Amino acid sequence: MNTVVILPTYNERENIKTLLDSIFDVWVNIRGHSLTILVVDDKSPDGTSEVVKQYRSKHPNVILLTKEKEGLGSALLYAIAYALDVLHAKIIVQMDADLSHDPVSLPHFIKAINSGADFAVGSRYIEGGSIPDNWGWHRKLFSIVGNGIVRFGLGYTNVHDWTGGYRAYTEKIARYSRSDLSQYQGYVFQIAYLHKSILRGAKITEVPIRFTDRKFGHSKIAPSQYIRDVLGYITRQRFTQIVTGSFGKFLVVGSIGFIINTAMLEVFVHFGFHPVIGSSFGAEFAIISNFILNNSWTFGSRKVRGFDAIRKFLQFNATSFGAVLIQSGAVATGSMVFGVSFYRWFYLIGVGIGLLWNYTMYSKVIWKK
Ligand SMILES: Nc1nc2c(ncn2[C@@H]2O[C@H](COP(=O)(O)OP(=O)(O)OP(=O)(O)O)[C@@H](O)[C@H]2O)c(=O)[nH]1
Ligand SMILES: [Mg+2]
Repeated sequence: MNTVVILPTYNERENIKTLLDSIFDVWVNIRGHSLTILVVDDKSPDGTSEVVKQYRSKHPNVILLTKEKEGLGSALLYAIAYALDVLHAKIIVQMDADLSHDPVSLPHFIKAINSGADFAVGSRYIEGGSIPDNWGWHRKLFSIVGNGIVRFGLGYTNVHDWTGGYRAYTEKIARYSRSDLSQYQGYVFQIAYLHKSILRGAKITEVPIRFTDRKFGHSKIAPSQYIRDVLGYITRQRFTQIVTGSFGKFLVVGSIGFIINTAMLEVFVHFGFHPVIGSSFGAEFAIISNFILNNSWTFGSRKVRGFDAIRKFLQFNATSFGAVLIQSGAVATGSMVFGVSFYRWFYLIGVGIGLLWNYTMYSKVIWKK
């Protein structure tokens, strides 16, 4: 099977030859996978490309792509496109070219893909994987905490290593990178790639890797820019999820309910009814509308029907009554402790808690998975 190993390089002159040699050594034991190595170099001033060109004269299955310096993400995206369009790759492996990623793990990545994974992630934080012992405690802490923030921040805790760049994926997953990843030009690309692949439904497998420190050259990562990119990415993704996900729909449905409630109140009062009657009818109409819209839209994938819908509708009414109690409770408590003039603040607090209560009950009880 056509397999392409991508090596992004920027000033890796002292590392690249050793790495190429050891990839070839390891590949001898990988059966059924033809190998092309694609070095993508951003015109390294140290002459990395010269070393690769020389190497190529004896190994025609090493290809050198040269481009302007635009960042790691750009380089990877460029190489992935080449691997798909020109080399017709079925499997793509990417690894750092600074000898931090040991080629001895390559067979495990290939095995993971052959066993059905769409995306095999090299992981330092699972059993069998490791970060270097010689790292000072602050570097270890930075690495572990940084990964934890991404892992929990994005909410996919099953995957333990988000920031590394030792991975293998299928042609199918690689194809999505064009549309999903063009805006991630720096190191955040690695996080975005894994995250978008999960959202695309990729089957993820983790492969333990022993990460070693580079011995030659130096790291190209700019920490402050990286931290900003990563936090920006997590925040934007989460915000989009909230707005376009069920919570966003829940808020839209609730707003429609509020409009119905208010309109009914005004209509009833206009026709001479007491406002208590108007607001009670209005509230029940809003509850009915909320139930129907949440059932068919917000939680449309878990829609309830028939007799079950009646039972759920009663639960829904009870939940709404709970929200009313929470709201009144907040206003009553606030008035008692701080005086009645603060009622608006406690009304708002009550509405906020009530919203969370409703959403939790809807998603965990009424329309539970
Ligand atoms: N083509 C290209 N390669 C890059 C660029 N930035 C980094 N790389 C390569 O990407 C790989 C990882 O970069 P490193 O600087 O080692 O980053 P890191 O591994 O996160 O940092 P360290 O752990 O400190 O080494 C190395 O092979 C780099 O040469 C870039 O802008 N263009
Ligand atoms: Mg490195």
